[in-house]
Amino acid sequence: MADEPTSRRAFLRQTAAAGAGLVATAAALRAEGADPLIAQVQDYASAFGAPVDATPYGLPIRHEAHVVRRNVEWLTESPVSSINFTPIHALEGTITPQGCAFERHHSGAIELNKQDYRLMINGLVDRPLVFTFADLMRFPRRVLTSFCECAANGGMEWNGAQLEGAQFTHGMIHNMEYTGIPLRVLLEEAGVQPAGKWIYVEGHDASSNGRSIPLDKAMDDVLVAFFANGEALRMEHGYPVRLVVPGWEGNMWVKWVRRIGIYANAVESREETSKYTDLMPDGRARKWTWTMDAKSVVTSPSPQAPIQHGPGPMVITGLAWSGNGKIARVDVSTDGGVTWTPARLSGDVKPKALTRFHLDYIWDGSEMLLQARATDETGYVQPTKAALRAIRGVNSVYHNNGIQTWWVKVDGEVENVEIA
Ligand SMILES: Nc1nc2c(c(=O)[nH]1)N[C@H]1C(S)=C(S)[C@@H](COP(=O)(O)O)O[C@H]1N2
Ligand SMILES: [Mo]
Repeated sequence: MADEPTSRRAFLRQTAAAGAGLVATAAALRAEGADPLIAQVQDYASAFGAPVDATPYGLPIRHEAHVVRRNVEWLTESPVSSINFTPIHALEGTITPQGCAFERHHSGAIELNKQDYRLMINGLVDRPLVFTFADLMRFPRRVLTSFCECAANGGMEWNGAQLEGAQFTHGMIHNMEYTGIPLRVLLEEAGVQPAGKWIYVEGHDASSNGRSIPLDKAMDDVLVAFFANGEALRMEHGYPVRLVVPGWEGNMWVKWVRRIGIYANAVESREETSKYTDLMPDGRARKWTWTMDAKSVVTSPSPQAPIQHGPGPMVITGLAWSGNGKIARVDVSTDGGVTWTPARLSGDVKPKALTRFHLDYIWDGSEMLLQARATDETGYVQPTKAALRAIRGVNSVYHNNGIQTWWVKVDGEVENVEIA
């Protein structure tokens, strides 16, 4: 099994060989003095706990109150046209809870209800259609897990290390299990005419966030989604209906979908001309850079998740993803990319979805320049930032998938750095 961890015995043998103490050392010492937290009956064990229905819709326990979305105030002029970041440094596994999944709005999140919701399909179709939410619930559905990454994820790092935390350098991403209707089903219902080669998708919000998508992609794996992680979409993620465009940049994942027009050509809207294009060193811009290339990041340890236990056994973990399919491998370096060790890919590896990696490691207490490097099933290897800049220059904002370096110091504190 790909994700079978090193056996406990082998791990302990390794630990002993490395001359490091066992994880249990400190706890064992406390136990000699009969740690009251385990040796004595606690108050909570001598009384009733909270009844059922104390919280009809549960929230995380208050001790996890630090695991929240955060924004970077200087980044945007106003919080209604802004972005916040998923606390990836504090999450595990691969599914992002909706409540802490990053939000990106161009004109604020709008509150729609299912009764008044309408979706129009028009343009080069045999039958222009308007669907109610109830109509949509009668079409065949499917379920798929996909990451949604804003193309600007890492954008602030183009000119060098800037933000202290994986949440801020890599947190414009979430990964959810969606239920929705394949867009192909709705387009076939409307009957796309032979001249129709593009769709243009708009939201109900004031910005509309209109984006053109080639018909091939629209007919392939795009979903008109209404559930995420088993429940209705949250308002901030497009309730009641959003587009899911697996592997492609977040801007194309139109929320609060209002209209899908079919056209012979791309519309060339604001969001695909002055924005979401990449300015190259020669002054020209790359456009139609839809796919999110393979990328990874160590989420712990990281600046917001320092090592607090000193030398010895530890878990290095992070996330990897590719808009071109499945992650094939993730390598971890502790010496700034001189030597690499393959990490374990944990759980099911799904295409165009976040993949969790783990590396069980014995830290000798010395400094580390910690990096992760993803390779996807097409053989594409995540580039260094130097390799990326050699081609793309430093004018870009979007599509920064360069290798991240965390400087882990002897006291376990971690800093965002770049190395030559
Ligand atoms: N209608 C509408 N759709 C939208 C946006 C928007 O402002 N309005 N923002 C886009 C951008 S830039 C991104 S990155 C994703 C973010 O999705 P999320 O807010 O669910 O994280 O939604 C996209 N869809
Ligand atoms: Mo975005």
